[in-house]
Amino acid sequence: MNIGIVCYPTFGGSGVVATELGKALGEHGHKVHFITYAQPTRLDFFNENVYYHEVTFENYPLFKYPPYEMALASKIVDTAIHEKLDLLHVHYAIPHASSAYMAQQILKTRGITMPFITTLHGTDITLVGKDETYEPVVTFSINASSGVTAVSENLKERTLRHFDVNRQIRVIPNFVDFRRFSKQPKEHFKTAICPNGERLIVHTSNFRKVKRVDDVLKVFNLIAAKMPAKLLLVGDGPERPHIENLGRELEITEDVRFLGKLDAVEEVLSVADLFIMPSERESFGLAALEAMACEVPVVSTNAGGIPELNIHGETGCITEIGDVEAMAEHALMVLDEQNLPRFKAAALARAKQFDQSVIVPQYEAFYREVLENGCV
Ligand code: GMT
Repeated sequence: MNIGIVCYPTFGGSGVVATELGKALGEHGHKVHFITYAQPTRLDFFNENVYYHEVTFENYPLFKYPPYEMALASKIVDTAIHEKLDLLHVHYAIPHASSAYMAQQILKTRGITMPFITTLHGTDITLVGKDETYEPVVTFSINASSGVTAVSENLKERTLRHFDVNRQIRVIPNFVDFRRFSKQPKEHFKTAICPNGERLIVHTSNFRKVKRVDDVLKVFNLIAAKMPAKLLLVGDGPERPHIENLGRELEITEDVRFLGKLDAVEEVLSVADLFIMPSERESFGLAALEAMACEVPVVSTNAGGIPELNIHGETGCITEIGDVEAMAEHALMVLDEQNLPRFKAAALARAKQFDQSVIVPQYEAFYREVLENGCV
């Protein structure tokens, strides 16, 4: 197949999933055309089947807000014509699904049929999309898509609850590439960070409010009061200054390190003992899956689709949002040397159910259904 992929190229789960999917599809022999405004973060490899088309737009003094949605639609039209796309797959509804619709209608006037699939990832539905600023367009574009997928049952249910959707939504969960996310022998790194055998706790996110990174520090503070431990924070974002201040207030800066937007996150996960995900919204929790693939148990909240991944008492523990005491109590239980090996093994076994080789064929089958039926 000749597949166009539209996504956000920056740090964030939807762009990561889109890029990993494109990479896997390229390896399966499909031609994959990424259409984005910048090189996606994980599109840092060469594959003869993978192409990149940059959306460029001229600014003009009249535009307070440059019309990106139109530039994207025009680029989709251009790519569809010249690369002969069989279908387009857009990740994150806003504004990608409405640009896809516009492109589809333009192509129709030129006698070209281009079905488009929209994958809902999370905040496009749970936060931004249901705001009245965007809701009518999001509802329309979901209904106008040739196929719609959501990354968890929870996200599907929320979409049906919050939007007037009159079509099916297929759940295709996120996946992990074990060739990259597997426990690697990085003991020298562990020794450098934890010279006295401390437990190593990790959190990765884009440091937005919904991630509740302050809870990570509060939980860590409670853990460190009972057990020698270190905390590594991977990622960056708007909450970072506030988190740094909180670390100073809690007097834990000696034991907390900010690693920034580290690419080789799998190296950190390879030596971690526990991953903390205290999010208040999380449609799936890809970062937790990547941790589990590296044999790291997860202490998380019960937000959104996380319980579809993290199994309480098996692969880690689940608490109510904001209950830092419960999170710390569960973390201490998981980190206990009697329990840790069983949690690590269960985290890995669960992650294997989301192996790329299991999930990517579900997208390929969905593409075929859409191409055969025009709409699913
Ligand atoms: O929240 C993020 O990290 C970014 C956001 C995105 O769309 O870029 O992530 C969402 O999509 C990920 C991939 O499907 C999911 O794993 C995340 O749970 C989801 N984030 C939220 O729902 C808050």
